[in-house]
Amino acid sequence: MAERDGDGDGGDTGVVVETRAKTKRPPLYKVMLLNDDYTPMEFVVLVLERFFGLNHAQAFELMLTVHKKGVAVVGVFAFEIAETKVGQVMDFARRHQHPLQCTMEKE
Ligand code: TYC
Repeated sequence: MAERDGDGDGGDTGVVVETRAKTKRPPLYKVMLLNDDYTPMEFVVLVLERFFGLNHAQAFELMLTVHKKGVAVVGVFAFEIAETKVGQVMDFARRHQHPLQCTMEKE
């Protein structure tokens, strides 16, 4: 920490002013699953286990929340992680020909 001119008069007062560089936390992004009428429940449970690290009971409960409410946040991540998760889910759903939608938005 530097010694600063505490009052701006150009004179060095000998007062030590503590300064700290501003560090900004990276913004977080909510990753959400959307309900639809066609994707099998078991497939959504598998997605939540495979890409979001939930155990079977947690995955089943969260799948039911999406099913009933229409949408739910399934995780909160830094941008690149969120983007990767969305890509993995969308790719997995497309490969299995399910219309499951996964999106992200800034928290
Ligand atoms: N609504 C689907 C069904 O009844 C199940 C489902 C749950 C689909 C969650 C998508 O994100 C979803 N088969």
